[in-house]
Amino acid sequence: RATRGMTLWFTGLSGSGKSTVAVEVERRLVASGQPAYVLDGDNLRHGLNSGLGFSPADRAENVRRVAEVARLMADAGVVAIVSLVSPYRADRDAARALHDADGLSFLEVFMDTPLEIAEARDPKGLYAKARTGEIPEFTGISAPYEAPLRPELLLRPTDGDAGALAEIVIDHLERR
Ligand code: GGZ
Repeated sequence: RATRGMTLWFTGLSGSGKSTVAVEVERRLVASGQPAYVLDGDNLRHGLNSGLGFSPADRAENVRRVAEVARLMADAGVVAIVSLVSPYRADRDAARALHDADGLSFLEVFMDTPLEIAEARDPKGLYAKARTGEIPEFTGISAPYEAPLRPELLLRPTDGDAGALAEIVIDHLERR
């Protein structure tokens, strides 16, 4: 089990399943006695990040704020589990640099669910709206997703269900 705070940074498309796995990882860590807390992009946009949209500049600010919160939590001994689309490599690298500067571990977890699968799931009907143009700048449809080049962990839906994917993350943490 993790013995100190750190940040687990889930990145991937809307509907990739990252938040579901993040919550499973949180549940397992807390059950083992390790404080952990999910910082979910969609939720944070109702409070801390209300007022931010989906332009590249607003996404950069969204990622920056969440990275700062995660850093504080990690510093306090919590495993901060971030779940953000965070489509731009430069923004994720900045989040990592923020942790590096404080000697805090940062693990990038790429939820590598293909667009076809995420779009077929479309749990909130957002892809359908993105296709008609009702939602502009939608990641994967009308805005880019820059896949991580060297993520510490890469998860695919074919690797198992959310519980199995969470186990892969926990195993990785225990091995470190
Ligand atoms: C991408 C969007 C958009 C656009 C609304 N592009 O599946 P969801 O619904 O719950 O997760 C998505 C969430 C993305 O917010 P993040 O804060 O994670 O994005 S970023 O890191 O890029 O700042 C989706 C919904 O908000 N959503 N419009 N245009 N996702």
